Amino acid sequence: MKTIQTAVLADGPCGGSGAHEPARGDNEAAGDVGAAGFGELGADEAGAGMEGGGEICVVMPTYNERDNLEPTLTALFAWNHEVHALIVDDASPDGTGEAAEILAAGDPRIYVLHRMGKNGLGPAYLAGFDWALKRGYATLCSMDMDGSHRAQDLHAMLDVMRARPEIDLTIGSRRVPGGRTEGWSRHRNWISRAGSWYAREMLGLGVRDMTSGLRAYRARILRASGLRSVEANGYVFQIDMARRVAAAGGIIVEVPIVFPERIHGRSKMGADIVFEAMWRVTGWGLRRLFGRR
Ligand SMILES: Nc1nc2c(ncn2[C@@H]2O[C@H](COP(=O)(O)OP(=O)(O)OP(=O)(O)O)[C@@H](O)[C@H]2O)c(=O)[nH]1
Ligand SMILES: [Mg+2]
Repeated sequence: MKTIQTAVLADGPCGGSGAHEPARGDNEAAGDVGAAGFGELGADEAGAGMEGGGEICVVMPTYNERDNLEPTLTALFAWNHEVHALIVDDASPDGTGEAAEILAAGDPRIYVLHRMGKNGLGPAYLAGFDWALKRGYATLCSMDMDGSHRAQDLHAMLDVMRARPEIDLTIGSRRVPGGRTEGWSRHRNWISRAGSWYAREMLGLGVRDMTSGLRAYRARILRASGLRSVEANGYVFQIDMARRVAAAGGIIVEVPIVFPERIHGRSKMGADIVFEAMWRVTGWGLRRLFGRR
């Protein structure tokens, strides 16, 4: 695997969202899927008469993010007016799914995928990727709906994707020069750095920020990454995806981002998610070190 670090400055928001002409599709909701509801993961049906289907789809998982929906989407489209957004909601008790439907009714770039109940970040992303791959999007992004992923950073990352067709995955990185967290305690930064270091060493990857969820993937690399066998549930999903892209021969770059603390709502991170990351990374690492992938 080759990893390259790229520093890019964003040039400013795109202006009023009214200027946008959606590439294709109407404003209906994306629909409902079960908690484990993905099938062929983007099989060969790309764009075959399905709603949606633009160039870039930003997959945004939500669980109890009602107050974050509007500000996050407003910023997303101000900086990236050409993208579509797919909200993947796990039946949030606070009404995030219903609020997302109202926003989708007023903007043809917004789609909503409803799932039956809280089932983790990994399955939510897989359902979203499946939806977008089947509709033929060329670039699929992942972005949190909690204000920690800044729209201007995604803009800079998409500039890199446009300028460098050979790149398969751009990771928004807190751990390359120019990247940083804001409002984190020293303790939290230490845990995050230690986690990335451990995963990097165990997996033999050159990625500095292994757990960052702000990413842009080419559809081609997702199709080559064997998504149907993904089992990772919590934020180890991001580590697993970096591992799979590298194993598929993908070129990965890290672009510096600023990562502010969320303003509204609560983090869903817990000890179970950290524990899952530890045991999965250790398992993958031992298999790598002892020659069994
Ligand atoms: N659909 C779905 N979304 C989830 C689930 N868990 C978390 N999310 C969403 O995933 C994004 C990231 O979740 P956070 O709770 O901020 O977790 P995190 O960003 O890993 O942790 P922090 O660093 O504490 O913010 C947010 O948009 C959440 O609403 C889930 O089980 N299902
Ligand atoms: Mg967060």
